[in-house]
Amino acid sequence: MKKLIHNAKHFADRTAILSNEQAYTYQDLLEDSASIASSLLDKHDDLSEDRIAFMVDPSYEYVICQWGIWRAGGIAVPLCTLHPLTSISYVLEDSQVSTLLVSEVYRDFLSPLADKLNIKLVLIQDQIATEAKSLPDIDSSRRAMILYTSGTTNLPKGVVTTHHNIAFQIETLVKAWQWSKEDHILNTLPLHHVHGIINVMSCALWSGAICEFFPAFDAAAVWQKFESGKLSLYMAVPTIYYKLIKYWKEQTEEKKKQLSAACTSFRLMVSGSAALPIPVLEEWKAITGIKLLERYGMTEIGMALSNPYDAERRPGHVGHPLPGVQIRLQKENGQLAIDNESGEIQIKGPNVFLEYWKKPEATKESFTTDGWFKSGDVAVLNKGYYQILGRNSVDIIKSGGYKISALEIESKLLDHPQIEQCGIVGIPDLEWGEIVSAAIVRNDPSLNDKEITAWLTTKLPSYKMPRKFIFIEDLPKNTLGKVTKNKLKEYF
Ligand code: MLC
Ligand code: AMP
Repeated sequence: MKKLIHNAKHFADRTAILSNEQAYTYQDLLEDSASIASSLLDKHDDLSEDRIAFMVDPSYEYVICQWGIWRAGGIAVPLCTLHPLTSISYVLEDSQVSTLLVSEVYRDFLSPLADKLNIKLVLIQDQIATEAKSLPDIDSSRRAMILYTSGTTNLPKGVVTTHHNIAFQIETLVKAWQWSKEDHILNTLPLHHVHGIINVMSCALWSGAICEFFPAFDAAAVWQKFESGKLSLYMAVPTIYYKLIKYWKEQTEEKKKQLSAACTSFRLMVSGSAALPIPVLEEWKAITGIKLLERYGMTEIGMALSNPYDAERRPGHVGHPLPGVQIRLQKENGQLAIDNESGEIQIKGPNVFLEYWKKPEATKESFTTDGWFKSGDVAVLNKGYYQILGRNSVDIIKSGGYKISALEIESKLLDHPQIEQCGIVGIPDLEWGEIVSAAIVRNDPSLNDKEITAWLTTKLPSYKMPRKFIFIEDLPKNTLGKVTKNKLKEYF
């Protein structure tokens, strides 16, 4: 955080953010985040790692909240704007939030919950005029952010990163991808995950570049922005590139040429958060002339592996360790894999998170005894480039770049009185990566997918919703009575 603020002072007069048709300088950011920090501090000198949640669309307001919380010594807990109240309530309670910052659009939605949980709800707009007071000096070893991520457990866990973790995660990408103050990036990703927060927004602001926000992804609007010829960088999940290709294909021949020609302004486009299908990579190259750079990361570690910026970007591979990040592959028998042997990706370095919030056992289990973080992803080192082969657990699904726990959806489904058993699996799909799919054993033959979807709407965000259903007599089990998910996948 200190370096972000230090850099911002250096770039004070330059444009930092374009959002809602307005331009904001680094000086604006410094002043308004100081106001937010001062208002949060109220009569205190330091928030001393109090958790401050905020719900704001990707915008200038988002950044001043995040910086304001950090400058006051708090831990920033960004909330997903797509979550239903039950999921938000879980995050607020689990992270023991004291204050909730909201933009006007989310006030009515969140105030009854804030009242119920006895959390102070503060409207961001009202804080901007607060007179700035002196702000605490924050040691970089202190906790800075909690992001919620699904795993092999039913409920999401809070991943805690320190200021030092975050600074390192940013700096290694700034170096590897040669960010500079001349860059201009468009953010169309949600800002409760590292892809949008670290790779796009924070790298831009660290570098004195321009970060332009759209509140959400929209293919037509993104292409229109590309046509402005102002952008030098774009980063997204594979599903987004798929959708941009689809939009391009729907245009007239003349329009296609215009859109393709506009892409000459870019120096780099990055894909990550899920495997980039080779057909998507190839079509994007044919349309735009740009070979996507694929990289690999995770909420707990930021980014770890990246194809090179200025050497071969190998399709189907995620490249090499980023500067300062150590990687090893451990085989199931505990030995380290050598060339062409597969093993679990394990990571060490200043990028690795501190802990799962208030879950010492889960934290301990996620590291080896000699301190390597166990990713749960399996890879091979293939002629000098890492290649991701899949995950250890079938219960983790990646859809649209979101990580989804099959167990979380199953536990919600099992609360339905007409559902006796269920199994959730991810079915491969070129557009979404995987599609959340549900096998249901029902005790009432009239129960259908529409009813189940309607019933789940208040319990799960849209991206976790099953999109395919089958109704069966019984789930396939192995000799120990456990559901065999790989067998179940064959049913779809
Ligand atoms: C939505 N739909 C889906 C779906 N999500 N269908 C199948 N599977 C899914 N996962 C359907 C909806 O029902 C709707 O259908 C239609 O698609 C449009 O829905 P939407 O909600 O408007 O979707 P859209 O806005 O297009 O969202 C797609 C997306 C979004 C790709 C823009 O999923 C997204 O922003 N993903 C990024 C997530 C991310 O940032 N991950 C990073 C995690 S960090 P209908 O029938 O109603 O039209 C991480 C670490 C790392 O992973 O390495 O980066
Ligand atoms: P999350 O927990 O949401 O941060 O998601 C992290 C997970 O996304 C990783 O553990 C991988 O399974 C997956 N992932 C990220 N980048 C890639 C990639 N380039 N290829 C395959 N999987 C990826």
